[in-house]
Amino acid sequence: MSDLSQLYDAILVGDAKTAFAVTQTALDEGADPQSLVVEYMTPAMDEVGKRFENHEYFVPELLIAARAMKGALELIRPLLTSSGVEPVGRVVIGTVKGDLHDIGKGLVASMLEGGGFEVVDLGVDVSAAAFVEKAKETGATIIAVSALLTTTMTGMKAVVDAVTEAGLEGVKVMVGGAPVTQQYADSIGAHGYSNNANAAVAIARELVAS
Ligand code: B12
Repeated sequence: MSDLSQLYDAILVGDAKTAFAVTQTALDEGADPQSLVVEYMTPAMDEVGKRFENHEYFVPELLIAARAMKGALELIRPLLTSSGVEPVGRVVIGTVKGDLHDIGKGLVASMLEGGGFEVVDLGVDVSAAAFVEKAKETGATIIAVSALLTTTMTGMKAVVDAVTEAGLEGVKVMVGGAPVTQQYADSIGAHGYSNNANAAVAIARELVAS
């Protein structure tokens, strides 16, 4: 069995080639794709964030670590998704306006797809109006919004307000991202919150059923 600490280390130092190779070998050996993400890849990104906070890492290091994580995720994403089944519901997802972080959002999107949802991913830096417009166009009943910055998470309230103003009563807004808490989600009137991609699927199911 591969030494999976190599995956953690490779992401931490931004070694995309090794991260990809170790992931491929681990998957070939039958490793569970979700545990690779939860036990090795996400903790490595958390450590990258801590080093950035402590001024040991700077933006270039964040970027190369993110590139290593995204490369390895390309191998994992197809394994998290299923196909050929009737969608449980339709979700429009994106990262809030002014925010360019997309790794967590991408994971949530993949997990939702794996959970049987049809997902329309609007990418990053998405305005409240664009979320609402896409939900109307696609008939989605959930809008999922991600934010990683304390300065941009306030944009989530704009999405909740835009949904109300558009009169989309059947559309529920689900929020998440590192700085977001249940308390914050409640304070802006969001209908759902989770601090991880796995629980996001259960929350989305509850929202569709409610
Ligand atoms: C990688 C990274 C970057 C990369 C992003 C690359 C990319 N393509 O995403 C780059 C280099 C671009 C970047 C830029 C910046 N970053 Co940055 N970045 C990070 C870092 C290290 C990791 C984020 C990450 O991918 N984590 C891994 C994923 C899997 O976790 P996640 O995003 O939290 O997602 C999980 C959950 O939160 C949840 N979730 C996420 N979204 C959603 C949505 C819904 C609906 C639900 C239900 C759940 C959910 O599920 C996910 C999976 O379990 C974090 C540190 C950290 N630990 O968060 C800093 C961090 C977020 N960045 C930070 C900063 C300051 C910046 C910059 C301002 C730096 C600068 N001076 O330029 C810029 C801002 C650019 C912008 N306008 O967005 C700060 C934010 C501080 C704050 N309080 O606001 C952090 C916390 C670093 C730090 N400790 O200081 N960054």
